[in-house]
Amino acid sequence: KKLIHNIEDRKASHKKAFAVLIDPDKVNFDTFPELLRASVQNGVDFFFVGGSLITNNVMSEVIALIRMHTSIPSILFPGNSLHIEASADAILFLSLISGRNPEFLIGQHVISAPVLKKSGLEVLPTGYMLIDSGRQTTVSYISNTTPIPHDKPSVAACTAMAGEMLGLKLIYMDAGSGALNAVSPEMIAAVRQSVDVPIIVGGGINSAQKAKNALLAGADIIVVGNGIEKNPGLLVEIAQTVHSVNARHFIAS
Ligand code: 1GP
Repeated sequence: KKLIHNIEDRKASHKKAFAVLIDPDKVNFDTFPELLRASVQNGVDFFFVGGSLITNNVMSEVIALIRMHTSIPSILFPGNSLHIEASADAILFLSLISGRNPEFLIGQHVISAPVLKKSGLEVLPTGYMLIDSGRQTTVSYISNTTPIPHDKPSVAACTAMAGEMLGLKLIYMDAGSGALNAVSPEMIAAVRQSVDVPIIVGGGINSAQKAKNALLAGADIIVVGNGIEKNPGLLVEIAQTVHSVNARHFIAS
């Protein structure tokens, strides 16, 4: 079954998902198997694998370890057209719709299209929206784009609507890795009211409370990277939050 259908079905049944972001540059190979075991035990739904800058060459090794220890899907979260690894399950084909840099709206896509077509990866067309987080993030610097202001939910809502009308299947609102401020619940709610496609939210979610806020505001998938790198216990806390939000809906319905 295709991942996109899995994600759409979950949304239809109000089932939230938890994605752990694995930045190949930051993987500690001594503790990585333990992180993978904890992910299986706690019901992590997806691994997002990628980052803006990948300076080492361990992407395939990281994916091989994920496969060896888990059956959790690996979804590439590429920074550019070089970050394609055919051994993953799928790729977020990101169009940076919050920005006005044609290179990240369509340029990199043209370069990578023939390689992707041959790769067998499931392609997930995703409207990627960078949201200002209180300090300049790597993505904003590398992509040379201005993020959507933190306190402008209507700009985010209109951007997401346009992305959905263009046929994008997912909207990813990202405050950037290690963001000072996660995307606000007000902005998530505004986007939720404006589009039907599943919404992914990430960047600066470093507590169970922030995870809960994002989920209750309308996020379908939350992504956590930095917080878990700093405190592996956070994986358990956030997984429990996702499960309790899911259980709550189950009881309410
Ligand atoms: C960043 O959305 C991801 O692109 C996750 O961010 O590392 O801050 O959790 P964090």
